[in-house]
Amino acid sequence: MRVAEKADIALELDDIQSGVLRPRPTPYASTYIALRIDDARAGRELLGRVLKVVTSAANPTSPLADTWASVALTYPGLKTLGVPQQYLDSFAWEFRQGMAARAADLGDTGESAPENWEEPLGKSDIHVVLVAVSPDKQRLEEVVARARSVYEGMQGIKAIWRQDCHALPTDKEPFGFRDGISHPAIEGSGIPGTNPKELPFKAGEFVIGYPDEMGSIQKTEPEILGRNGTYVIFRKLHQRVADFRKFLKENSTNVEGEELLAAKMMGRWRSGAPLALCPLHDNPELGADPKRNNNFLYEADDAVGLHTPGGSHIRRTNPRDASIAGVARIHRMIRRGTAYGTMLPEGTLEDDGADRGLMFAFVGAHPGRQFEFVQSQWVNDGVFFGAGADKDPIIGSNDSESSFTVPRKPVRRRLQGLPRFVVTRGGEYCFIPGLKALRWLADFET
Ligand code: N7H
Repeated sequence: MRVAEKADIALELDDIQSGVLRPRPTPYASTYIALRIDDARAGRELLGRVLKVVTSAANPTSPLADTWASVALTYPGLKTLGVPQQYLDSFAWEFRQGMAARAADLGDTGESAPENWEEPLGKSDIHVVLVAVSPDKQRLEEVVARARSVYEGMQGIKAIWRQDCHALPTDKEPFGFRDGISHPAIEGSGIPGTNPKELPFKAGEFVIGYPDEMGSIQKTEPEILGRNGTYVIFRKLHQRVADFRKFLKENSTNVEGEELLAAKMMGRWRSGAPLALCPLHDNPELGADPKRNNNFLYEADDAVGLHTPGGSHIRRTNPRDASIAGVARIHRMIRRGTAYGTMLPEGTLEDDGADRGLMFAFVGAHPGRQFEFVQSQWVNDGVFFGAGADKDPIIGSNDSESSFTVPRKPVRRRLQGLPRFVVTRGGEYCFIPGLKALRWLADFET
Protein backbone atom coordinates (compact mmCIF):
# COMPACT_ATOMS: atom_id res chain seq x y z
CA MET A 1 0.00 0.00 0.00
CA ARG A 2 1.24 3.49 -0.80
CA VAL A 3 -0.19 6.52 0.93
CA ALA A 4 0.49 9.93 -0.59
CA GLU A 5 -0.19 13.29 1.01
CA LYS A 6 1.43 15.18 -1.82
CA ALA A 7 1.95 13.90 -5.35
CA ASP A 8 5.71 13.55 -4.89
CA ILE A 9 5.73 11.71 -1.54
CA ALA A 10 4.73 8.12 -1.08
CA LEU A 11 5.92 6.12 1.88
CA GLU A 12 5.80 2.35 1.50
CA LEU A 13 3.97 1.91 4.78
CA ASP A 14 3.41 -1.81 4.25
CA ASP A 15 7.19 -2.33 4.31
CA ILE A 16 7.94 -0.14 7.35
CA GLN A 17 7.71 -1.67 10.82
CA SER A 18 4.81 -0.38 12.87
CA GLY A 19 6.93 0.87 15.78
CA VAL A 20 8.83 3.30 13.54
CA LEU A 21 5.97 5.63 12.70
CA ARG A 22 3.13 4.83 15.05
CA PRO A 23 3.03 6.71 18.35
CA ARG A 24 2.78 4.29 21.25
CA PRO A 25 -0.55 3.93 23.04
CA THR A 26 -1.18 5.57 26.43
CA PRO A 27 -1.41 3.86 28.85
CA TYR A 28 1.12 1.41 27.62
CA ALA A 29 3.13 -1.65 28.62
CA SER A 30 6.10 -3.00 26.75
CA THR A 31 8.90 -5.52 27.01
CA TYR A 32 12.35 -5.48 25.45
CA ILE A 33 13.86 -8.92 24.87
CA ALA A 34 17.51 -9.11 23.78
CA LEU A 35 18.70 -12.22 21.94
CA ARG A 36 22.15 -13.56 21.13
CA ILE A 37 22.70 -15.53 17.93
CA ASP A 38 25.22 -18.32 18.34
CA ASP A 39 24.65 -19.82 14.92
CA ALA A 40 24.13 -17.81 11.71
CA ARG A 41 21.72 -20.31 10.16
CA ALA A 42 19.55 -20.25 13.29
CA GLY A 43 19.71 -16.44 13.22
CA ARG A 44 18.37 -16.33 9.68
CA GLU A 45 15.62 -18.80 10.57
CA LEU A 46 14.75 -16.59 13.54
CA LEU A 47 14.24 -13.58 11.26
CA GLY A 48 12.01 -15.65 8.98
CA ARG A 49 9.88 -16.56 11.99
CA VAL A 50 9.88 -12.99 13.32
CA LEU A 51 8.17 -11.87 10.11
CA LYS A 52 5.05 -13.68 11.33
CA VAL A 53 4.72 -11.47 14.43
CA VAL A 54 6.01 -8.11 13.21
CA THR A 55 3.35 -5.73 11.91
CA SER A 56 3.70 -2.99 9.32
CA ALA A 57 2.72 0.67 9.61
CA ALA A 58 0.18 0.21 6.81
CA ASN A 59 -3.03 -0.42 8.66
CA PRO A 60 -3.61 1.69 11.76
CA THR A 61 -7.11 0.24 12.20
CA SER A 62 -6.10 -3.43 12.23
CA PRO A 63 -7.20 -5.46 15.29
CA LEU A 64 -3.51 -5.48 16.23
CA ALA A 65 -3.37 -1.70 16.05
CA ASP A 66 -2.38 -1.15 19.65
CA THR A 67 -0.43 -4.34 20.20
CA TRP A 68 2.58 -5.03 18.07
CA ALA A 69 6.07 -6.44 18.03
CA SER A 70 9.11 -4.83 16.43
CA VAL A 71 12.48 -6.34 15.67
CA ALA A 72 15.82 -4.57 15.53
CA LEU A 73 19.39 -5.77 14.89
CA THR A 74 22.69 -4.52 16.20
CA TYR A 75 25.81 -4.26 14.05
CA PRO A 76 27.33 -7.37 15.73
CA GLY A 77 23.98 -9.03 14.95
CA LEU A 78 24.20 -8.26 11.21
CA LYS A 79 27.79 -9.47 11.25
CA THR A 80 26.89 -12.71 13.01
CA LEU A 81 24.21 -13.35 10.38
CA GLY A 82 27.01 -13.36 7.81
CA VAL A 83 26.18 -10.09 5.99
CA PRO A 84 29.33 -9.33 3.91
CA GLN A 85 31.59 -6.49 5.06
CA GLN A 86 31.03 -4.41 1.91
CA TYR A 87 27.29 -4.33 2.74
CA LEU A 88 27.93 -3.65 6.42
CA ASP A 89 30.12 -0.69 5.47
CA SER A 90 27.17 1.02 3.83
CA PHE A 91 25.47 1.52 7.22
CA ALA A 92 25.86 4.68 9.33
CA TRP A 93 29.31 4.95 10.89
CA GLU A 94 27.99 5.52 14.45
CA PHE A 95 25.82 2.40 14.22
CA ARG A 96 28.85 0.36 13.20
CA GLN A 97 30.78 1.69 16.20
CA GLY A 98 28.02 0.90 18.72
CA MET A 99 27.00 2.91 21.78
CA ALA A 100 29.77 1.76 24.14
CA ALA A 101 32.48 2.90 21.69
CA ARG A 102 30.81 6.32 21.47
CA ALA A 103 30.66 6.77 25.27
CA ALA A 104 33.10 9.68 25.59
CA ASP A 105 31.20 11.74 22.98
CA LEU A 106 27.85 10.93 24.57
CA GLY A 107 28.93 12.02 28.06
CA ASP A 108 28.78 8.41 29.31
CA THR A 109 31.71 8.84 31.64
CA GLY A 110 32.36 8.16 35.34
CA GLU A 111 29.44 6.26 36.84
CA SER A 112 27.71 6.31 33.40
CA ALA A 113 30.73 4.72 31.66
CA PRO A 114 30.31 1.38 29.82
CA GLU A 115 32.40 -0.50 32.42
CA ASN A 116 29.60 0.25 34.91
CA TRP A 117 26.74 -0.71 32.59
CA GLU A 118 24.25 -3.44 33.33
CA GLU A 119 25.24 -6.76 31.72
CA PRO A 120 25.08 -7.56 28.81
CA LEU A 121 24.45 -4.01 27.52
CA GLY A 122 27.28 -2.65 25.36
CA LYS A 123 29.19 -5.96 25.31
CA SER A 124 28.51 -6.92 21.63
CA ASP A 125 26.51 -9.96 22.81
CA ILE A 126 23.12 -8.47 21.98
CA HIS A 127 22.34 -9.26 18.35
CA VAL A 128 18.56 -8.95 18.06
CA VAL A 129 16.12 -6.89 20.11
CA LEU A 130 12.42 -7.77 20.11
CA VAL A 131 10.04 -5.14 21.47
CA ALA A 132 6.48 -6.10 22.37
CA VAL A 133 4.01 -3.25 22.82
CA SER A 134 0.47 -3.22 24.18
CA PRO A 135 -1.99 -0.86 25.91
CA ASP A 136 -2.03 -2.96 29.10
CA LYS A 137 -0.19 -5.70 30.97
CA GLN A 138 -2.69 -8.41 30.15
CA ARG A 139 -2.55 -7.90 26.39
CA LEU A 140 1.22 -7.42 26.69
CA GLU A 141 1.56 -10.99 27.93
CA GLU A 142 -0.20 -12.15 24.74
CA VAL A 143 2.24 -10.20 22.54
CA VAL A 144 5.23 -11.36 24.61
CA ALA A 145 4.00 -14.94 24.27
CA ARG A 146 3.75 -14.42 20.49
CA ALA A 147 7.28 -12.97 20.42
CA ARG A 148 8.61 -15.75 22.68
CA SER A 149 7.12 -18.45 20.46
CA VAL A 150 9.44 -17.16 17.73
CA TYR A 151 12.69 -18.05 19.48
CA GLU A 152 11.86 -20.47 22.29
CA GLY A 153 13.39 -23.88 21.88
CA MET A 154 15.60 -22.75 18.98
CA GLN A 155 19.14 -24.12 19.09
CA GLY A 156 21.66 -21.33 18.60
CA ILE A 157 19.39 -18.51 19.88
CA LYS A 158 19.49 -17.36 23.49
CA ALA A 159 17.42 -14.73 25.29
CA ILE A 160 19.96 -12.84 27.41
CA TRP A 161 18.16 -9.74 28.74
CA ARG A 162 14.64 -8.50 29.39
CA GLN A 163 13.34 -5.10 30.42
CA ASP A 164 9.71 -4.29 31.18
CA CYS A 165 8.48 -0.71 30.75
CA HIS A 166 5.21 1.15 31.04
CA ALA A 167 3.48 4.46 30.57
CA LEU A 168 0.88 5.35 33.20
CA PRO A 169 -2.52 6.68 32.07
CA THR A 170 -1.22 10.13 33.12
CA ASP A 171 1.97 9.58 31.05
CA LYS A 172 3.96 10.74 34.11
CA GLU A 173 7.56 9.57 34.24
CA PRO A 174 9.57 9.04 37.49
CA PHE A 175 10.43 12.76 38.02
CA GLY A 176 6.68 13.44 37.80
CA PHE A 177 6.55 15.16 34.38
CA ARG A 178 4.07 14.28 31.65
CA ASP A 179 6.08 12.77 28.80
CA GLY A 180 5.33 11.75 25.22
CA ILE A 181 3.95 15.13 24.12
CA SER A 182 6.11 16.47 21.29
CA HIS A 183 6.26 14.43 18.07
CA PRO A 184 7.29 15.57 14.59
CA ALA A 185 4.97 15.24 11.59
CA ILE A 186 6.46 13.16 8.75
CA GLU A 187 5.52 13.75 5.12
CA GLY A 188 3.65 10.81 3.63
CA SER A 189 3.14 8.95 6.92
CA GLY A 190 -0.48 9.97 7.42
CA ILE A 191 0.30 10.41 11.12
CA PRO A 192 0.09 14.07 12.19
CA GLY A 193 2.69 15.71 14.41
CA THR A 194 1.69 17.44 17.63
CA ASN A 195 2.86 21.00 16.85
CA PRO A 196 0.68 22.71 14.22
CA LYS A 197 3.37 25.40 13.96
CA GLU A 198 6.09 22.91 12.96
CA LEU A 199 6.27 22.03 9.25
CA PRO A 200 6.20 18.29 8.49
CA PHE A 201 9.64 16.74 8.01
CA LYS A 202 10.91 15.06 4.86
CA ALA A 203 10.47 11.30 5.24
CA GLY A 204 14.21 10.69 4.71
CA GLU A 205 14.88 12.16 8.15
CA PHE A 206 13.22 9.13 9.68
CA VAL A 207 13.12 6.38 7.06
CA ILE A 208 16.00 5.25 4.82
CA GLY A 209 15.48 5.50 1.07
CA TYR A 210 13.62 8.82 0.82
CA PRO A 211 14.75 12.45 0.35
CA ASP A 212 15.68 14.13 3.64
CA GLU A 213 15.84 17.77 4.77
CA MET A 214 19.24 18.16 3.10
CA GLY A 215 17.89 16.88 -0.23
CA SER A 216 19.88 13.61 0.01
CA ILE A 217 18.65 10.04 -0.22
CA GLN A 218 20.43 7.56 2.03
CA LYS A 219 21.05 4.15 0.47
CA THR A 220 22.65 0.94 1.62
CA GLU A 221 24.20 -1.82 -0.41
CA PRO A 222 22.17 -3.67 -1.56
CA GLU A 223 19.42 -1.05 -1.56
CA ILE A 224 16.76 -3.51 -0.34
CA LEU A 225 18.64 -4.03 2.92
CA GLY A 226 18.25 -0.44 4.12
CA ARG A 227 15.12 0.71 2.31
CA ASN A 228 12.19 1.41 4.64
CA GLY A 229 14.40 0.72 7.62
CA THR A 230 15.82 3.14 10.15
CA TYR A 231 17.93 3.32 13.28
CA VAL A 232 16.65 2.89 16.80
CA ILE A 233 18.76 3.74 19.81
CA PHE A 234 17.87 2.36 23.24
CA ARG A 235 19.26 3.82 26.43
CA LYS A 236 18.42 2.59 29.90
CA LEU A 237 18.60 5.80 31.98
CA HIS A 238 18.37 5.53 35.74
CA GLN A 239 16.69 8.55 37.40
CA ARG A 240 17.68 9.79 40.86
CA VAL A 241 14.24 10.90 41.89
CA ALA A 242 14.95 11.59 45.58
CA ASP A 243 17.97 13.74 44.65
CA PHE A 244 15.88 15.67 42.14
CA ARG A 245 13.17 16.35 44.72
CA LYS A 246 15.75 17.41 47.32
CA PHE A 247 17.39 19.75 44.82
CA LEU A 248 14.05 21.43 44.10
CA LYS A 249 13.30 21.82 47.81
CA GLU A 250 16.74 23.21 48.66
CA ASN A 251 16.81 25.65 45.75
CA SER A 252 13.25 26.93 45.77
CA THR A 253 12.71 30.58 46.71
CA ASN A 254 9.78 32.92 47.22
CA VAL A 255 10.02 33.85 43.55
CA GLU A 256 10.60 30.31 42.28
CA GLY A 257 8.75 27.72 44.28
CA GLU A 258 9.57 24.03 43.76
CA GLU A 259 7.08 23.56 40.93
CA LEU A 260 8.19 26.66 39.02
CA LEU A 261 11.85 25.69 39.43
CA ALA A 262 11.08 22.19 38.09
CA ALA A 263 9.22 23.81 35.19
CA LYS A 264 12.14 26.16 34.45
CA MET A 265 14.46 23.13 34.27
CA MET A 266 12.11 21.19 31.99
CA GLY A 267 10.43 24.00 30.01
CA ARG A 268 7.06 22.50 30.99
CA TRP A 269 5.14 22.22 34.24
CA ARG A 270 4.85 18.68 35.52
CA SER A 271 1.30 18.67 34.11
CA GLY A 272 2.80 19.01 30.62
CA ALA A 273 1.66 22.64 30.25
CA PRO A 274 4.48 24.53 28.49
CA LEU A 275 5.99 27.66 30.06
CA ALA A 276 5.75 29.15 26.58
CA LEU A 277 1.95 29.28 26.97
CA CYS A 278 1.57 29.63 30.76
CA PRO A 279 4.78 31.10 32.17
CA LEU A 280 3.59 32.04 35.67
CA HIS A 281 1.06 29.42 36.75
CA ASP A 282 0.45 25.80 35.91
CA ASN A 283 -2.58 24.96 33.79
CA PRO A 284 -3.22 21.20 34.08
CA GLU A 285 -6.11 21.36 31.63
CA LEU A 286 -3.81 22.83 28.99
CA GLY A 287 -1.12 20.28 29.90
CA ALA A 288 -3.52 17.42 29.16
CA ASP A 289 -4.91 18.91 25.94
CA PRO A 290 -3.06 17.41 22.92
CA LYS A 291 -4.47 20.15 20.66
CA ARG A 292 -2.83 22.93 22.69
CA ASN A 293 0.04 21.55 24.79
CA ASN A 294 2.59 21.59 21.96
CA ASN A 295 1.26 24.49 19.90
CA PHE A 296 4.09 27.02 20.30
CA LEU A 297 7.37 28.43 19.05
CA TYR A 298 9.95 30.53 20.93
CA GLU A 299 11.43 33.37 18.91
CA ALA A 300 8.61 35.92 18.57
CA ASP A 301 7.40 35.84 22.20
CA ASP A 302 10.44 34.71 24.15
CA ALA A 303 13.71 35.24 22.28
CA VAL A 304 15.83 35.54 25.46
CA GLY A 305 14.11 32.77 27.40
CA LEU A 306 12.36 34.79 30.11
CA HIS A 307 9.55 32.23 29.95
CA THR A 308 11.29 29.07 28.74
CA PRO A 309 15.01 29.18 29.58
CA GLY A 310 17.32 28.36 26.66
CA GLY A 311 18.93 25.80 28.97
CA SER A 312 15.71 23.94 29.85
CA HIS A 313 15.41 20.31 28.69
CA ILE A 314 12.82 20.85 25.97
CA ARG A 315 14.28 24.06 24.53
CA ARG A 316 17.74 22.50 24.30
CA THR A 317 16.61 19.26 22.74
CA ASN A 318 14.34 21.05 20.25
CA PRO A 319 15.02 24.80 20.03
CA ARG A 320 12.21 25.07 17.42
CA ASP A 321 12.56 28.52 15.78
CA ALA A 322 14.81 30.04 18.50
CA SER A 323 17.97 31.59 17.11
CA ILE A 324 20.87 29.23 17.77
CA ALA A 325 24.14 28.37 16.08
CA GLY A 326 23.04 25.87 13.42
CA VAL A 327 19.80 24.60 11.89
CA ALA A 328 17.42 22.91 14.33
CA ARG A 329 15.44 20.94 11.73
CA ILE A 330 18.25 18.55 10.88
CA HIS A 331 18.53 17.42 14.51
CA ARG A 332 14.90 16.41 15.12
CA MET A 333 14.05 12.92 16.40
CA ILE A 334 11.19 10.54 17.05
CA ARG A 335 11.08 9.45 20.70
CA ARG A 336 9.46 6.25 21.90
CA GLY A 337 10.75 6.20 25.48
CA THR A 338 8.82 4.96 28.50
CA ALA A 339 9.38 4.53 32.20
CA TYR A 340 10.66 1.44 34.00
CA GLY A 341 10.51 0.56 37.68
CA THR A 342 8.02 1.69 40.31
CA MET A 343 7.36 5.34 41.13
CA LEU A 344 8.95 6.73 44.32
CA PRO A 345 5.97 7.52 46.60
CA GLU A 346 4.89 11.19 46.49
CA GLY A 347 6.70 13.39 48.99
CA THR A 348 9.49 10.88 49.76
CA LEU A 349 12.87 12.57 49.86
CA GLU A 350 14.99 9.51 50.67
CA ASP A 351 16.12 7.07 48.03
CA ASP A 352 14.60 3.60 48.51
CA GLY A 353 17.33 1.88 46.47
CA ALA A 354 14.92 0.79 43.72
CA ASP A 355 15.99 1.08 40.09
CA ARG A 356 13.66 3.39 38.17
CA GLY A 357 14.04 5.56 35.13
CA LEU A 358 13.43 5.85 31.44
CA MET A 359 14.05 3.40 28.63
CA PHE A 360 14.81 6.16 26.17
CA ALA A 361 14.26 5.19 22.55
CA PHE A 362 15.34 7.33 19.60
CA VAL A 363 14.13 6.62 16.07
CA GLY A 364 15.74 8.36 13.09
CA ALA A 365 17.65 7.73 9.88
CA HIS A 366 20.69 9.82 10.92
CA PRO A 367 22.01 8.67 14.32
CA GLY A 368 25.02 11.01 14.00
CA ARG A 369 23.43 14.35 13.24
CA GLN A 370 20.24 13.56 15.16
CA PHE A 371 20.76 11.58 18.41
CA GLU A 372 24.52 12.00 18.85
CA PHE A 373 24.53 15.68 17.95
CA VAL A 374 21.69 16.48 20.37
CA GLN A 375 23.24 14.41 23.15
CA SER A 376 26.76 15.86 22.79
CA GLN A 377 26.17 19.45 21.60
CA TRP A 378 22.78 20.41 22.97
CA VAL A 379 22.43 18.26 26.12
CA ASN A 380 26.05 18.29 27.32
CA ASP A 381 27.14 21.73 26.10
CA GLY A 382 25.58 25.18 25.99
CA VAL A 383 27.68 26.98 23.38
CA PHE A 384 24.99 26.69 20.69
CA PHE A 385 22.75 29.20 22.47
CA GLY A 386 25.45 31.25 24.19
CA ALA A 387 25.51 29.52 27.60
CA GLY A 388 29.12 28.33 27.60
CA ALA A 389 29.59 24.87 29.05
CA ASP A 390 26.17 24.70 30.79
CA LYS A 391 24.55 21.28 30.39
CA ASP A 392 20.96 20.08 30.44
CA PRO A 393 19.83 20.54 34.08
CA ILE A 394 17.73 17.35 34.03
CA ILE A 395 19.67 14.82 31.93
CA GLY A 396 23.14 16.39 31.48
CA SER A 397 26.29 14.69 32.77
CA ASN A 398 26.49 17.35 35.50
CA ASP A 399 29.02 17.62 38.32
CA SER A 400 30.07 20.10 41.00
CA GLU A 401 31.18 22.58 38.30
CA SER A 402 27.81 22.60 36.52
CA SER A 403 25.37 25.48 36.45
CA PHE A 404 21.94 26.37 35.11
CA THR A 405 20.78 29.86 34.24
CA VAL A 406 17.23 31.12 34.63
CA PRO A 407 16.95 34.34 32.58
CA ARG A 408 15.09 36.95 34.63
CA LYS A 409 14.69 40.72 34.91
CA PRO A 410 16.44 42.69 36.33
CA VAL A 411 19.06 39.92 36.94
CA ARG A 412 19.25 36.33 35.86
CA ARG A 413 19.42 33.53 38.45
CA ARG A 414 22.37 31.18 38.26
CA LEU A 415 22.16 27.82 40.05
CA GLN A 416 25.58 26.32 40.73
CA GLY A 417 26.81 22.78 41.36
CA LEU A 418 23.97 20.79 39.82
CA PRO A 419 24.15 17.09 40.68
CA ARG A 420 23.75 14.38 38.05
CA PHE A 421 20.13 13.27 38.15
CA VAL A 422 20.32 10.71 35.33
CA VAL A 423 22.86 7.86 35.07
CA THR A 424 23.30 5.69 31.99
CA ARG A 425 22.87 1.99 32.73
CA GLY A 426 23.65 0.98 29.15
CA GLY A 427 22.20 0.87 25.68
CA GLU A 428 22.50 -0.28 22.11
CA TYR A 429 22.51 1.20 18.62
CA CYS A 430 20.18 -0.86 16.44
CA PHE A 431 18.86 -0.99 12.89
CA ILE A 432 15.17 -1.67 12.42
CA PRO A 433 14.81 -3.22 8.95
CA GLY A 434 11.86 -2.96 6.58
CA LEU A 435 9.85 -6.15 6.15
CA LYS A 436 11.35 -6.94 2.72
CA ALA A 437 14.82 -6.49 4.19
CA LEU A 438 13.92 -8.92 6.98
CA ARG A 439 12.90 -11.45 4.32
CA TRP A 440 16.15 -10.73 2.43
CA LEU A 441 18.17 -11.36 5.61
CA ALA A 442 16.20 -14.53 6.39
CA ASP A 443 16.87 -15.91 2.88
CA PHE A 444 20.48 -14.76 2.66
CA GLU A 445 22.97 -17.50 1.80
CA THR A 446 26.53 -17.01 2.99
FE1 N7H B 1 13.60 14.15 27.00
N1 N7H B 1 11.25 13.49 31.26
O1 N7H B 1 10.43 12.58 31.18
O2 N7H B 1 11.47 14.15 32.25
N2 N7H B 1 11.82 14.80 27.77
N3 N7H B 1 13.93 13.06 28.68
N4 N7H B 1 15.30 13.36 26.16
N5 N7H B 1 13.19 15.09 25.25
C1 N7H B 1 10.91 15.60 27.11
O3 N7H B 1 7.79 16.99 24.93
C2 N7H B 1 13.20 13.05 29.84
C3 N7H B 1 16.17 12.51 26.74
C4 N7H B 1 13.97 15.07 24.10
O4 N7H B 1 10.03 18.94 21.06
C5 N7H B 1 9.83 15.89 27.98
O5 N7H B 1 7.16 14.92 25.07
C6 N7H B 1 13.88 12.22 30.83
C7 N7H B 1 17.30 12.26 25.87
C8 N7H B 1 13.31 15.79 23.03
O6 N7H B 1 9.86 20.33 22.73
C9 N7H B 1 10.06 15.22 29.15
C10 N7H B 1 14.98 11.73 30.22
C11 N7H B 1 17.08 13.00 24.73
C12 N7H B 1 12.12 16.25 23.58
C13 N7H B 1 11.32 14.53 29.03
C14 N7H B 1 15.02 12.24 28.88
C15 N7H B 1 15.80 13.68 24.92
C16 N7H B 1 12.08 15.81 24.96
C17 N7H B 1 8.64 16.80 27.69
C18 N7H B 1 16.05 10.80 30.75
C19 N7H B 1 17.91 13.15 23.50
C20 N7H B 1 11.05 17.05 22.86
C21 N7H B 1 7.48 16.06 27.08
C22 N7H B 1 15.92 10.10 31.84
C23 N7H B 1 19.19 12.96 23.43
C24 N7H B 1 11.32 18.54 22.98
C25 N7H B 1 7.48 16.00 25.58
C26 N7H B 1 10.32 19.35 22.18
C27 N7H B 1 11.03 16.08 25.82
C28 N7H B 1 11.95 13.73 30.00
C29 N7H B 1 16.01 11.94 27.98
C30 N7H B 1 15.21 14.47 23.96
C31 N7H B 1 9.10 15.28 30.35
C32 N7H B 1 13.48 11.95 32.25
C33 N7H B 1 18.48 11.33 26.17
C34 N7H B 1 13.83 15.97 21.62
